[in-house]
Amino acid sequence: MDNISVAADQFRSQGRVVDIREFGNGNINSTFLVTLDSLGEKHFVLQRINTMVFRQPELVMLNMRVATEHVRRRLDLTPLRTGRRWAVPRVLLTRDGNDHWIDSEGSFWRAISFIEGSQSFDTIRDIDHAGEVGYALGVFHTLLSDLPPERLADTLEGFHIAPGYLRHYDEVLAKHSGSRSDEVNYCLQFVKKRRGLAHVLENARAQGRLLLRPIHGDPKVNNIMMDIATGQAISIVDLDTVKPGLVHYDIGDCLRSGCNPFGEETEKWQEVHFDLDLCQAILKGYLSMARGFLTADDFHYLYDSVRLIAFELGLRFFTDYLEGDVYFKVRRPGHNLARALVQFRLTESIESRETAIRSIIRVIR
Ligand code: GN1
Ligand code: MG
Repeated sequence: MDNISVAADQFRSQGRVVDIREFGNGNINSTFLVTLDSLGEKHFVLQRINTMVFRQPELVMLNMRVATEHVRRRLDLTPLRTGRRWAVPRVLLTRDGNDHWIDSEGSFWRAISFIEGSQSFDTIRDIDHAGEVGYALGVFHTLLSDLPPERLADTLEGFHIAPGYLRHYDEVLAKHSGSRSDEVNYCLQFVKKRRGLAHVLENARAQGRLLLRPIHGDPKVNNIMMDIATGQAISIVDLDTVKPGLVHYDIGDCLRSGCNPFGEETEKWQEVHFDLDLCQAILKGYLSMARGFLTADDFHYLYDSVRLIAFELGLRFFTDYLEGDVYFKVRRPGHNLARALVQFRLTESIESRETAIRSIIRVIR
């Protein structure tokens, strides 16, 4: 048996493993869907954690357990006021009762229950889907809003701290000696003009205008699970980056992902744009759940959060391209450069629609 099969075997509680296939499009961890021939649960999600990124994977598991147990307890006491079902992925244990398993090569494996009857999409399908994606993030923030952020460890230092990404970019650039294509020059100029932007949320945090809360960290469209039967959002998965942060990182990430109809992997980067109708639908869905715990300052920084997170992700991809693809998995040379161009083009589109985005926020709030 190969390592993947041996790992899968550790987490199966009943039945035999009959199939293992690659699952999803994660950029960091390796993910597999395991099928069992059991009368109970038929599938689970098996993952090999990238420990170059998540240096303390045990803490990732701890956060995941703290957050999911909190949410489950809360839902048992008070179901969602919408009366809708919400599924919380479960951390599966090995037969020895551990939440992870280390193979003979030192790889770190863990398993999560699969939300049966659900699916996710890499890009937004329509307005209703957008509303559901926003709703899902709103549910998630609401369910964690009474968990003190100190209960969660900082499992990925510097994550979404844009000034830190800029510093790292400067260091990488100083050492870089590769050729400068037109596309690379476009990116260099792009970043140069927006260096000030990197500080907008962290300055607000330093001034005490924005506060740390439990966040998801990665609420992009394909992490929102949709009920196949009803088309409604029923869960949010990929809880690796659940940790203390600004909800603005999440809102910005959800919007940069959901309002880009071509998706972040498109080859047509020149055509990438930020869709205002989708933005309105996502915010409406989000606020239907989350309006109650957002302050006036929180609203004030919503526009900045969308612009910043698109820029930040572009900067992270571009830096990784310059550094030789050491962080994000790539499928071809230049992949991270192509991804950066998409996010930078999206940032430009957000900037050109600033007035309209601000007016959507004003009206909806
Ligand atoms: C990474 O691995 P994945 O796809 O869940 C990244 C996110 C990015 C995302 C872009 C820990 O997430 O921050 O937004 O790629 N995760 C980490 O697709 O860096
Ligand atoms: Mg992720």
